[in-house]
Amino acid sequence: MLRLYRAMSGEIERISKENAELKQDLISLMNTTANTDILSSQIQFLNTTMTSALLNITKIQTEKPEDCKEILSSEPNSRSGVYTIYPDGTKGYSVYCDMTSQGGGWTVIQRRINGILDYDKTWKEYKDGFGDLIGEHWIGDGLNKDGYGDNNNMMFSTKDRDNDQWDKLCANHHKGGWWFKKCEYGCLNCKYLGSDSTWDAIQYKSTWMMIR
Ligand SMILES: [Ca+2]
Repeated sequence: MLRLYRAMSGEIERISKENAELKQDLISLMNTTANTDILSSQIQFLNTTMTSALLNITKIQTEKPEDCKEILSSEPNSRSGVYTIYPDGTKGYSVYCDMTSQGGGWTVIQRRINGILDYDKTWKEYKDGFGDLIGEHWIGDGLNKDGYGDNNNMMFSTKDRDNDQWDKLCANHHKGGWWFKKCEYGCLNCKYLGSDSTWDAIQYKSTWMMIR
């Protein structure tokens, strides 16, 4: 915001200065001779200056993309990778953007590739985010626009915060934080147990969660 303000105020200062100079020129012109050719070229110059200033302001404003979709819209050739987004318009967050799957522009909120990262984390860790953006990771809240409360209208539970409807703790049972109700299927953060699985729930080794 400060950067935007500085850039805009710099632009405004420059225009004001040019306007003042122009005014001075016009006054001296009027004081000497009514040279319409010079006047019209001055007006044209002012128009060009204004147009380019407006373009610059627009460019500065779009330098703070809200999400990956906006990045792809302004730069259609953007590749998948780590970008800074500004979900609330001020604070920047690093995220991985998937620019190819189904039209691209996806902000990745969770990514599991090979099970190397432990998802059995605390509430605070889920809130802050963990892992490596170019590898397995979970981004913290504040980025997840849907928040932590919209899977069967359940609140998010972790090993240290029980918001589920089971008499025990689903997050402990499945070794991962999720919007558990009574430990139902489909937990994408739960531990992958491979062929050793004794859980009745479906296990996932490789998953992506993305929003657009
Ligand atoms: Ca419980």
